[in-house]
Amino acid sequence: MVILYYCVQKKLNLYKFGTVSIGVALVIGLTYTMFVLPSNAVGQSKIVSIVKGASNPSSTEPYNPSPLSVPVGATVTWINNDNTAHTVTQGNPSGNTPPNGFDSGIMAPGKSFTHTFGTTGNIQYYCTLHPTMLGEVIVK
Ligand SMILES: [Cu+2]
Repeated sequence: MVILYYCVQKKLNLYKFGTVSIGVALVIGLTYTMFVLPSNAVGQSKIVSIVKGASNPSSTEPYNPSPLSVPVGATVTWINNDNTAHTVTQGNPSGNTPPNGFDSGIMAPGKSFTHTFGTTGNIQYYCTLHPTMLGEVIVK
């Protein structure tokens, strides 16, 4: 009888322990999702403006801001605020363009293009229509 009681008691304790553990794990998980993840890269987004007169060779920052530093996983959206078409194309005009790099294609005025950066590196990009337009995203 005593042994049986002991067994039932132990099972109840185990059950209780399990419930508490799951509860604690849920709270930790939720806290992590709500506060830690957003403060890191996930969901972080930045905007780069293609400025007015960006194709003018004297334009010092046709893509603004550039260079732009972001954490891995961040999303960058380029908006064409100029009154002429441009592209956002990974690589540089010297032909150093990766085969699977991002490319907005022709962006008419007012159009935007978004890319998410999954790995670290200094990522160069340019405008295929105006090779003086250079930009860089530094992914840390
Ligand atoms: Cu351009």
